[in-house]
Amino acid sequence: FAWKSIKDYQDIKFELFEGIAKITINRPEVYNAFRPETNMELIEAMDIARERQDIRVIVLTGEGDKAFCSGGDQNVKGKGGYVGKDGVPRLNVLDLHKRIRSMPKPVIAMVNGYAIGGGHVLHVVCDLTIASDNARFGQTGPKVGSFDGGFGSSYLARHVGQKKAREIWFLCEQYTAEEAEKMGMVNKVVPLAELEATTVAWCRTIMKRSPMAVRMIKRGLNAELDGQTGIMEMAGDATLMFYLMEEAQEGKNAFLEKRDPDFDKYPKFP
Ligand code: 2NE
Repeated sequence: FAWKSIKDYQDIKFELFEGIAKITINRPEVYNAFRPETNMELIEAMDIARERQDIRVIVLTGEGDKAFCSGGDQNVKGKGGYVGKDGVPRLNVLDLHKRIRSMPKPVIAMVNGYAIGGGHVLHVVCDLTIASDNARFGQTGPKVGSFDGGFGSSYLARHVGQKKAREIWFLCEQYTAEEAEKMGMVNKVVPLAELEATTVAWCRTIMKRSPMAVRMIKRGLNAELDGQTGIMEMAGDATLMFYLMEEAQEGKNAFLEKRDPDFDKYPKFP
């Protein structure tokens, strides 16, 4: 596939092919572990992908054939979080989770190896996961002095059930791609050589569907779980669609023309 760079970064690659944005964590020497700067770049790329009209689907992956992401970079873990070049400890991967969750376009994890620790959480947060047959999944937090009690546990439990989610977190074992698929946290497993082609094929199928319909399905599925934030996101899109109606235009026009609005002429759907 003829991926073209959208923007150059230090820790990630950000590329476009057809309507697909591919974001690759590019730190293979640490199995694509993230440091604060990695997350800052990922967040910026997600924001660009959200805004751009020519991007319909986002694929998140890792460089090479060893790892999707091995979580937080243990070399920079200090007191209070992962310490960036500015000396400030952060856990800014949570801001990335929020971006993926509220992204009005599908985000697909293309898991090409280890999805471990915070890297496992990243695939959990994505809308779909397509994995290569060499991929391995698992949490390590309670083994290495960390945990994710947010999407990394509660949303995981929605995929695999409460008992299995507790097992994954309490035991910190690793699971094969096949086991992860059986558990319901992976959509499809393919040979590594077919991973990108399969992911692109899924993206192409999604891109044939109505973007607004897909968006509203994501909002609805999120809203059931995300409380007021989920309702806010869904209501925001309802407002967007209302703004597309003549009825909303009439309200604004009446204000600007200093007259009473005439809403009687608009249909009252049963
Ligand atoms: C991923 C895994 C299981 C791979 O094992 P193996 O034996 O195949 O490879 P190896 O030798 O352990 O790793 C290869 C190289 O990558 C580095 C290693 O240090 C090693 O470097 P060299 O010795 O060759 O120089 N590497 C791997 N993961 C790294 C990491 N996270 N940070 C820095 N360097 C890393 C095995 O490597 C593994 O278990 N990795 C650690 C996974 C982990 O515990 N991640 C952090 C969990 S906590 C977290 O991510 C988190 C959270 O829980 C909540 C919120 C936010 C973040």
